[in-house]
Amino acid sequence: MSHSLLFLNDLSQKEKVKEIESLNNSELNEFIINTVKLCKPKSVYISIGDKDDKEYVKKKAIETEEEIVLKTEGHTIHFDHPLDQARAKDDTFILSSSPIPYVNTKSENEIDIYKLFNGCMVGREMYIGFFSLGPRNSPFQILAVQITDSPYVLHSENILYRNAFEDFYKNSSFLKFIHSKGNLDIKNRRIIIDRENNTVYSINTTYAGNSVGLKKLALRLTITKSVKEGWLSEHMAIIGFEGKKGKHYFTASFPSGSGKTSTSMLGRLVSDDLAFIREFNGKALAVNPEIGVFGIIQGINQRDDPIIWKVLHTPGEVIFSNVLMTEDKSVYWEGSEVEKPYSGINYEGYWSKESGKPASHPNARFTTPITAFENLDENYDNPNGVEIEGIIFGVKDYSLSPPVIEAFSWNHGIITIGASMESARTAAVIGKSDEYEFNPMAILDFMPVSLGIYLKNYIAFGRKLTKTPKIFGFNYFLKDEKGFLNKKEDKKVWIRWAIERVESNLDALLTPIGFIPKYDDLEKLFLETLNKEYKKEEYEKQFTIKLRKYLEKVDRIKLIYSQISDTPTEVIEELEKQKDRLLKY
Ligand code: SPV
Ligand code: MN
Repeated sequence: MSHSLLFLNDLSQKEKVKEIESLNNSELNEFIINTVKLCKPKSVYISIGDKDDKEYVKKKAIETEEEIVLKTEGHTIHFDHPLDQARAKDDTFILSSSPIPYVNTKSENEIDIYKLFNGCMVGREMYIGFFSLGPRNSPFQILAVQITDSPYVLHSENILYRNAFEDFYKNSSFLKFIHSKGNLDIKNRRIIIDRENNTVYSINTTYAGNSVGLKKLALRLTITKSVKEGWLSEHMAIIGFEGKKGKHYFTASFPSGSGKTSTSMLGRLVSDDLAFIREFNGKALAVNPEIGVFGIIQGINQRDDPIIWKVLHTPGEVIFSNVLMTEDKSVYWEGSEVEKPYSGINYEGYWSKESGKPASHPNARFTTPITAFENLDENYDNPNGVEIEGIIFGVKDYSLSPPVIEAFSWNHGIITIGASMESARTAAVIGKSDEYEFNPMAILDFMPVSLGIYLKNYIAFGRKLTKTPKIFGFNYFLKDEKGFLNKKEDKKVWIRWAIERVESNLDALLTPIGFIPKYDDLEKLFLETLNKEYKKEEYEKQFTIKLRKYLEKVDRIKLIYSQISDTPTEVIEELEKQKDRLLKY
C-alpha cells in the first residue's frame, strides 16, 4: 500500500487509523501523511465526530486553556490575541501566478509553505476532523477535512458543521484545511489559499474567521468551484418569511455588522451567514453550508434580540469569544443593556470599569448550534434546499440608499445593487471602522477570482432560471443631522413590503434606480406591523432619490468595473442605462 497510514499507529488511536484506511480514500491518506510529516505533532487525534470525540475535543480545549468553563452549563469562553480579533485581510493571500484586481494575491515563489509549517506542531497534539459543507446525501454537499493543533478550532467546527466521516468513502474529493496556532506570532500570521490544490493554510492566528477553515477560508475555495461549475457560493443568510400566500425564502447579503443577523431573526432561520445556491428545473435552490452560528455579540440585548438573547442565556453549547468574563464566571458585552460589572478579564487581560475602556471587543462573538434558535426553519437541513424567491443586498449607508428598493430585473439588481455595494466598514475587519468601502455582494474580502469572472457567472446563472428571484436593496442606516431616520424595528416593514412584492400584492413607484414603495402602502404596513404612524415627511426624507449623488455613485462604480479587464459587457451597459435614467429624471 503506497499511502498506508499505518505509520500513524504510534501517534494515534489504532482503531481510528484502521477506520480511515478502510475508507479507501488514497487522497485522504496522502493528505494526512503529508501533513503529519510536515507539522510533526507529538500525537494525532482522529475525530470521526461521535459523542466521545466531541467531548474529548472540548475537554482538550479546556485543558489547554484555549477555552475556560463558564457558570452556565455548556458555556465556555475563548480569548484571541489583542491583535488577532478579526479577519486579517492583509495577511490573507490567494496563490496566483498573476495579480487579480481587488484580490490579495501572491505567487507561489513568494510563499514558502514548508518553512512556515515545518515542525509547527512539535510537542502538540494534532486534531483531524471530517465534515460536510451543506446537508449530507445532497447534491449540494462538499466535503472538507480540517487539520489543526487548536482544539478550540475543532470544537468550533463540531458546533458549526456537519460531521461526515463516513462520506469520505473511496475517492470522494474534499477541501483541505491546515491550521496551526504556530507561536501566535501575529507578525507572521499567514493565511494562504491554494485554489488549485483545494487547500488552505493558516498559521499564527486563532480568530475563528482566520482559523476555522470551513467558514470564510472554505468560502474562497467554494467560490472558485462555483464559478467553474455554474452555481453560486455566497455570503448570504437564508430566511423563510411568512406571507399571505405562504412562506417565501429569501437570501440576504449584508457586510457583517449591518443587520444580517437581526434580519435573520425576523423569519424562519435556515442560514445566518452562507449559502450555496444551485439551479434545478429552472429554480434557484439554496442550502446552508453550516449548521451553526458564529455571530457578533455587541449590541445584542433582550429587547431587540430576544431569540439570540435566549440562546445565550440557556444551558447548551455556546463558545463566547472576546467578551468580558467576570469573577463569578459569567459574561458581559457592550450594548447588552445590563449593568456593567466593576471588573473582569477580557482579551487584553484585567479590565476595570474605571479604565473607561470597552469591556468587550466590537467583533466579540458567540458560537452556537443553529438548532438552539427557536426560529429554526423546518428545512434547515433539507438536502434538496429551499426555493429562493427574493435576494436582499443590504448596506450600512448613512446618506444615500433608501431603506428599500426593488430592482427591475435580475441583471439590474445584480449589477446596480449587489455589485455596486458601498458600505461603512465593519469591526469584523482589522482597520478603521466606518470608512466607506466598495464591497460587492458583501463578499469582496473573500473573493478568490476576478470580479469579472464572478459577475459573469451570476449573469449566466440568472439566465438559467425560469423565474428569477426578485432583488432588493436594503439600508437600515440612513441618517440626517439629527441622527438615524429609522428605528431598529422598521426593518420589519421593509421586509413586509418585499414579501408583498414577491406575492405581487402591491404596486410600486418607478424611479431611475428601481421600484420604491408607495407612501400609502408603507403607511398601512407601519400601522399593521408596528402599530405606528408613518408620516409623509418621513417617507420623503427616506425615499427621495438623491440624483446627483447617485450619478456620482454610478460613475464611481463604472470606473471600477471598466478597469477590470474581464468585466462582462452587461455590467457596463446596465450601469450606463442607470446613468441615462438618472440624467433624464
Ligand atoms: C463575518 O464577519 O462576516 C463573519 C465572521 O461571518 S468572519 O468569519 O470573521 O468573516
Ligand atoms: Mn459572515
